[in-house]
Order: sequence, then structure tokens, then C-alpha cells
Amino acid sequence: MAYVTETEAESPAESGSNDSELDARFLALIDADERIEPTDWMPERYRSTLIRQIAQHAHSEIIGMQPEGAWLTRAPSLRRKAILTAKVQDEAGHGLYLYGAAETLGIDRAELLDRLHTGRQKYSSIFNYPTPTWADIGAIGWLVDGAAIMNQVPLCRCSYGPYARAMIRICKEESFHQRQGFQIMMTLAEGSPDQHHMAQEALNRWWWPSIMMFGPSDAASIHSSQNMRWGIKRFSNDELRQRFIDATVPQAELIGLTIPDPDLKWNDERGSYDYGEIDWEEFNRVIAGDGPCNAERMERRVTAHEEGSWVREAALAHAEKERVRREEVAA
Ligand code: BYC
Repeated sequence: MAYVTETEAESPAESGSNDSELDARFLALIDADERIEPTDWMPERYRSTLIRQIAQHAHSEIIGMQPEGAWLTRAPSLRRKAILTAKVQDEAGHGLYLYGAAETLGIDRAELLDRLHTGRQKYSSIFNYPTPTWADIGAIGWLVDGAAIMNQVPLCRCSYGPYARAMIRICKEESFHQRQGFQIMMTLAEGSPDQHHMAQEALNRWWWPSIMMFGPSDAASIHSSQNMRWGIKRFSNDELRQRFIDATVPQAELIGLTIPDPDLKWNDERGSYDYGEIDWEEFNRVIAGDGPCNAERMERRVTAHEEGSWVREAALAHAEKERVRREEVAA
């Protein structure tokens, strides 16, 4: 099936198509909160936008295995190790569901991976930060999975059916991940002074990058208004960021940790927390490829892909053998 790339897509009027009747039918489905399915007609720009977002999401899941995978051999107990192994496997599974959802849009998984490996597609900024202590694993579960849930629960109602359905299962697993992360942080925060300090330092490292996960401010977000019109996005970047902050501050207070933001203050009038200035320069640097771990993450990913080529070849050879066998039986 033919597909357009992010840059090839035409700039549309409202929905991206020149065919007003098909357009009207497509937008009527969106307005009725129905799901668009792979066999339905859709504007090319809707298709390419979804390919971009779902692929970025899938890439984030598999790159996200790296900072946590680094602690698999160093987890502080067998129980913690088993839980972390399961979590890292879950991330691989999320990648699989998401690449599968992207493929329903007519693009090949190998092409998507190639776009990641050649820097033509992004992955989440958050996974370009290091995990120097065990507490960083707690902070990732608590904050990164917490932010992911806030962003992803609305995606369960995304207008594109296969993406929305994949998100339902992913969100269930992310909730478990968030709780295990919070539990690690709680244990450390309530432990010895050194452990408490380690938890606080991890919170200091991960707070601002987690806040940045929600993307640029609404004023700077280039895709938001079109994505909201298409029912891909249900809430803006800033709305979700605010919800995350409001939900997380009381959790930090509960375990006696301090959010590293001197400007954080409850605003009675808004019924929300006011927060300090986000370092957008850092965000832009990280998404442009110049964060603390970008080079290391990409090198590891490309090496793993190359070293795994024999597995893909073996799986294809096996599938072919099975196909021939089935044909022989049927003949
Ligand atoms: N990192 O116009 P905007 C996870 C890019 S969770 C890197 O607001 P949009 C996990 C954006 O792609 C993380 N790039 O875009 C959790 C665009 O660039 P391009 C993954 C970012 O699409 C725990 C440009 O900035 N989650 O995987 O309306 C464990 C302008 O942005 C970031 C998802 O992907 C960022 N943080 O909104 C393991 C959720 N933010 O593409 C794994 C699905 C923005 O034009 N994605 N950019 O070159 C979304 O909800 C939306 O795509 C976003 C951005 C909210 C991220």
C-alpha cells in the first residue's frame, strides 16, 4: 500500500483532502466520536500524522527499555529484579502493539525502524537522561510512567481505532509500572538518611525532564490544533502537564520528598499549582539529538538491531517453511 511521509503530506484545508464528499463523511465520523478503521477512507495527512505519532510512541517504548535495562543486573533484591525484568519486557510488548498499529496505516515496521535509526523520526526526550542510582528506576516508574498515563489515557479514546485499542492495554500495564515506581521511592524515602537522600536526588534529576515529556507549550505546539480537530489529541500539552503536576505534588508530600521547583505554589483561584519556568532550551536541545544520552541510546539501538538480524532472518525462514508445509498439506 502506498503511504506518504511526514514531509510529503499536502497542507490541507480542514481535513487534508481535496475530495469534499469523502472529507465530509470522514469529519462526520470524527464528530460523532466514531472510530476510523484501517479500511476506512482517511485524508493522507491524517494517515501521515498518525504514522508519525504512533511510530514516535513505539520508538519511545523500545528506547525506554535501555535506561531501566541498565539496572537489571544490579537490582537490590531478587524480587525487585523479577519485577524490573517484567516491566522492561512490558515496554517491548508496548513497542510491538504500537508498531502493529502503525502497520495498519500501510507502512512497514522495517521502514519505521530505519527512520528511527537514521534520525528521521524522534523518540521521547525523557529517555535521553541517565540512571546513575537505583532510585532513578523508582523515579522513572513514578514520574515517567505517571506522565505517560496522564498523556495516554485520553489516547484510549483516540479517533483511530487500532491506536485507541492498543492504548487500553498499554495503560493498564503503565498503571502497574507507576505503582511499582512509587513503591520503590516510598521505600527509599522512608529508609535510612542516605536512602532518603538518594530518592530526593533522583526526584531532582527527573522532575523537569518529566514535565517536558508533555511537549512544547500550547503556544509553540505545531500539531495540536489539527490533532485536536481530528480527535487524535483530546487535551492540550499544557492541560495534561498541569494535571500531572497537580496529581504528583501531593504524592511527593506524602513520602516526604520536595519537588525541585521554588516557584511551585498552590493557586486557590485556579484550583491548581503554579509552577516555575520550563527550560525550553534544554528541551529543544534534547529533541534535536544533543541530550546527555542521545548518542549512547542510538548507538545501542542500532547495534542491537544489527546483532539481532539473524533472529529476524530465522523467524522469516521459519514462517516460509511453515507456509510451504501448509500448502503441501492442503494440496
Ligand atoms: N520528546 O506539536 P507538538 C513512553 C515533538 S512515554 C520528543 O506538541 P504533538 C514510555 C513532536 O513530535 C513517551 N519529541 O506535537 C513511558 C513534534 O516534532 P515532529 C512516548 C517531542 O504530536 C514509560 C514537535 O515536538 N509517548 O513511551 O501534537 C516507560 C512539536 O510538538 C516531545 C508518546 O509518544 C517529546 N517529549 O504532541 C516506557 C505519546 N514532545 O514530530 C515508555 C503519544 C513533542 O513534528 N504522543 N515532541 O518532528 C503524543 O501524545 C504527542 O505526540 C506529544 C506531542 C504530546 C508527545
